[in-house]
Amino acid sequence: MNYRSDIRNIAIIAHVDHGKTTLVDAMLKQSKIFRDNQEVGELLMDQNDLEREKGITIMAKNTAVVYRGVKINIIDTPGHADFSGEVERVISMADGCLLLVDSVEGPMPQTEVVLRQALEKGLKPIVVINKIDRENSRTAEVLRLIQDLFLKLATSADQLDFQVLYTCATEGIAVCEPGAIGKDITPLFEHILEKIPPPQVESGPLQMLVSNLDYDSHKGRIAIGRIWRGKVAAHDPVVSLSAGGSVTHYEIGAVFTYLGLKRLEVAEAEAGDIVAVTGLEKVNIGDTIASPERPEALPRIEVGEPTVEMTFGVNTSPFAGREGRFSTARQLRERLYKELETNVSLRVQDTDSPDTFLVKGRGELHLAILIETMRREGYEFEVSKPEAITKVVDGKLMEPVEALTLDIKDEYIGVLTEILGKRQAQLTGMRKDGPGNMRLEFHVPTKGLIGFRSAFVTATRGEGVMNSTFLGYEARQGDIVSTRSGALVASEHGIAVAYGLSNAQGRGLTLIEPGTPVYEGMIVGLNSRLQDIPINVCKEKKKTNVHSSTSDIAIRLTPPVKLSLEQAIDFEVDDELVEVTPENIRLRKKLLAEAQRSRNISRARRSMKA
Ligand SMILES: Nc1nc2c(ncn2[C@@H]2O[C@H](COP(=O)(O)OP(=O)(O)OP(=O)(O)O)[C@@H](O)[C@H]2O)c(=O)[nH]1
Ligand SMILES: [Mg+2]
Repeated sequence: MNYRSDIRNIAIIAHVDHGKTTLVDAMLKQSKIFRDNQEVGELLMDQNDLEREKGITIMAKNTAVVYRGVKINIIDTPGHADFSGEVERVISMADGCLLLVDSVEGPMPQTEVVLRQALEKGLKPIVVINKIDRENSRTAEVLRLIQDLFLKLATSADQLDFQVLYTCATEGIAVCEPGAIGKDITPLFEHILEKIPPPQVESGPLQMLVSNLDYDSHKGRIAIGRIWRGKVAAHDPVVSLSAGGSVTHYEIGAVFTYLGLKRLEVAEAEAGDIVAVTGLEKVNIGDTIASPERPEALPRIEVGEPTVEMTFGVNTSPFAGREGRFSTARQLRERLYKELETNVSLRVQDTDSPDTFLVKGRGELHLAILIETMRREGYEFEVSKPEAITKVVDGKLMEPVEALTLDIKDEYIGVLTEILGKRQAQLTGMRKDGPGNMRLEFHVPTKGLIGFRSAFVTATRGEGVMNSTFLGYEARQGDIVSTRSGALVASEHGIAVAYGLSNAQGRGLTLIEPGTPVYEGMIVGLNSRLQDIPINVCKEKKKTNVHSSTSDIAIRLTPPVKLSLEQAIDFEVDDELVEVTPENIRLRKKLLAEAQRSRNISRARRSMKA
């Protein structure tokens, strides 16, 4: 075995929002990849539209900088628990990791999840306590908590001997001692060179593990991964070794390595480096690209199981086909199955109905991002309420459970513990977090978290922060009784008007504005009671011949509550659907006709009596 002292491969891991992508910015900016006066902006690696809008990283990505003649390949990963499949997918490209921890928040549940993965893979960690500029920063205590976490998770004694750095990623500053004055990010680069082992390499015929895929309209499919043995050059004959054991012959098109935000075309690349290659039309994530001389597969990437499922179906609303470019079952099915090529923790299944597909993901946000992406591409379809995925182990029905942390003002403790109690959550920890602030920790079944986010936002008036992380499977407890209020359901087809909506507002909240086209069975508001009620929002005020002054008084409506896609998915209950089109997100009853719905209710009552 040899080492490549000219390369280091590191993954940046942390809980959501602890500053990973900002730290990558700092490394890119200091490494003089940009011209001195070039405006480059922030969160440079979060290039996808949804990442920019939501301010979170969704997909893991590669970049590289050169420091003192050593190329540091950097893998930025998402911190949100729903995208932890991305971390599992890319972490094996690295030899070391930077574990970032916010100097106020300290280690969070997802910090533990990603650190466990990194240590199990044998990565050498460097701890980076970030956001040291924050007012309530408590670095000493945070470091102690990190040490506890390492004691719990380390798989070998030398993992306990980790370097700690303190950073302000937004300012591009790193220091080795808390309180020291720094001027740039140099100490971080120095420690990466010193502490992270250079890649071990083997000479011999090529072996490369595909960890990511990309597309280019000219170059076609691009396979990204680390070379473990040998080298690769343009026009080399290679084979790809797939999951089923099949072997496909290809010729490499071009070879690229990373530098800053670009890929550089190179003549060849050698073991230890992370590269992108073209020419392999059907290669998949997890496949090994090898020399035909010695076609030996590397261990495939293992990714955790999905925990939440929902159906994606052909749009069956009366407005179907009006707003989307792609709306047939065939188009929907093709798009969903294509997603599987890159979205590694997603699963798609056909169902008994040719118009409906079961889609499984790692959480509500994971599925919501897919829905939003498809809607922007021009698809229209309908989705059901997400449900936790149960499984049978040794004859026992099991369900996923999660660790939930809430950061809230202490006045909300009572109402939240009450809401969560009904959702089968158990309080596992509670501590003061600065004056008037509390951190609460719960153990809760995933099914109890579905629909909880909107209740949380309402209960805390949008001031709280919630985070949840998958823990594992446990014996399933009973059902949770839905506590959502009934829906105000449009009883007629037409255009909603102010008069009709003001009647609806007498019953509860409305979700639409005057002028909105509606159909029978569409949900236009939320009742203040538990039952659904039909309401005619298209009804105009009766015209009278007598011109009275009162009839001319404009109707004053409270502005409607507009639900985002994620809120709509969180809001819907079992007998409802969300209709998603490029232009609109509508909520509807599964059964549109009022007569049909009431027949169903009386049938259910009769069968309960029987
Ligand atoms: N005060 C302060 N804020 C910071 C610092 N580093 C990052 N932030 C802010 O923290 C927020 C989250 O930063 P990101 O870099 O997007 O965090 P991330 O870890 O990449 O988040 P995900 O990829 O979504 O998990 C942004 O608003 C940053 O400006 C820091 O050192 N100090
Ligand atoms: Mg990020």
